[in-house]
Amino acid sequence: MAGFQAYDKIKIIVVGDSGVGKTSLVHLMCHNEPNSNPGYTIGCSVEVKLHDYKAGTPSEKTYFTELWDIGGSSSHQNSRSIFYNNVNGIILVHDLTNRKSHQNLRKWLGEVLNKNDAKDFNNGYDFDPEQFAGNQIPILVVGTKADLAQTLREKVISRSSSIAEECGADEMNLDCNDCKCLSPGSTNAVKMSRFFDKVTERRFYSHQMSHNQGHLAPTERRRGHMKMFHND
Ligand SMILES: Nc1nc2c(ncn2[C@@H]2O[C@H](COP(=O)(O)OP(=O)(O)OP(=O)(O)O)[C@@H](O)[C@H]2O)c(=O)[nH]1
Ligand SMILES: [Mg+2]
Repeated sequence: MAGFQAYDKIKIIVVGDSGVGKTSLVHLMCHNEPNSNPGYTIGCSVEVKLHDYKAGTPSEKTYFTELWDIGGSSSHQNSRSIFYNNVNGIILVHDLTNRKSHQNLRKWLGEVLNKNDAKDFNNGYDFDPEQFAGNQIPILVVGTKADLAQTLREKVISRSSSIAEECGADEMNLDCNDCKCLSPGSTNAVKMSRFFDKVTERRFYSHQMSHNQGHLAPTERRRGHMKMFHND
């Protein structure tokens, strides 16, 4: 096919409770416009975005970024694990007006990281910081419905502990119905691009990183990973 170029690809899964805005977010990311009527996602839908790794530098290279938008309904919990194979990055989505959806991100992370475990989402899964310490999958935490949360600001700020802080992940809040929220050059667009860079780096360049860290003891090496989440 004329003009066709084969790109390397990365797989990012997008998880969070039903109705938090995952489909709206992915649509905004991939089409730069709001999705007026997303509808419930049954199973999973995949959108692709071309990402320019290290854009503007001599190392710039384009990658296919697959965004796997996973339906959040609890009735599909048993069949979701098939989507969690070979994941390179995780976007955890919560609704800023719904505190429970933030608390549940621990369970979502637990479910994704324990995909082969048969525990029940509502009873067994939970985020285990020790387990996460050795996890090298980059994570981005996105809070949606910032437009509606304006009036609920105190509630949002008084959140006792943030999962993003606990796992050293990047975090952003936005309104999925406003295309300015991810417009090129905006703070959120830059954060998103850095996250994709980080995922690409872990997927395709991690042998260089492990070589650089080869002299560290295991615990120090884990700390090194946590630190990189903060500094990138
Ligand atoms: N005001 C406002 N509404 C939003 C925002 N993001 C999503 N919504 C609305 O929230 C509803 C649910 O959004 P979806 O994107 O379908 O949610 P989802 O997480 O994909 O839900 P499932 O597919 O069931 O897992 C829709 O009516 C969206 O229009 C936002 O940032 N602000
Ligand atoms: Mg959806």
